[in-house]
Amino acid sequence: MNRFKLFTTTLLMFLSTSAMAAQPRQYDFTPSTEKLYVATAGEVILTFLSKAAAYSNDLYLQGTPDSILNNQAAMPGAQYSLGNFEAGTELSFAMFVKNTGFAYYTGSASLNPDNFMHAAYDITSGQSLNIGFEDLFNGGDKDYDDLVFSLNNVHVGSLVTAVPEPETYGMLTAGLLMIGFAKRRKTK
Ligand SMILES: [Ca+2]
Repeated sequence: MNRFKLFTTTLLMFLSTSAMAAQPRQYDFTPSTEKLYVATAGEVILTFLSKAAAYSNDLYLQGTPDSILNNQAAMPGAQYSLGNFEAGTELSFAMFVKNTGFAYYTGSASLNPDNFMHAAYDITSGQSLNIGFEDLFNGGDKDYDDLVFSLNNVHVGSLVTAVPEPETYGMLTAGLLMIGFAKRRKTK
């Protein structure tokens, strides 16, 4: 390879890498049965991201009667407050497909009428993630892009550990001091 060729190849590689970097971030969805919990006490905001679906799908927060949004009507980037929650509150979602009459749920496949998982997670940071739903019966094409939204202030997988209160720290320190004192007495 002559120098000019090497230079142009390097330049092309650099340009293609830059072009890739400029592309909007693609979702990296993995179907998951992990549960979702509110990370810290306060508001949870849902942002509608996109849809690549022919079907009209309504999104629900489980336990609330009104739908949050419809995938065909919502504007990408539109934000919805889900309300204020205690830390550790479990959040789960359902998508009702108006065209087929089926509802699909986040979490276990056994919740769904076809026994396939229909929701996938793309964790974008410690306390936010994208969630994508698949809207076709029998699992569909599994690209989970028929209704995509993001959530802030959530924790995936296990209950958040409560931060000990200052009094607990005080008691803990007192306990450790007593242990230390007892040990010292023994060694004397
Ligand atoms: Ca699909």
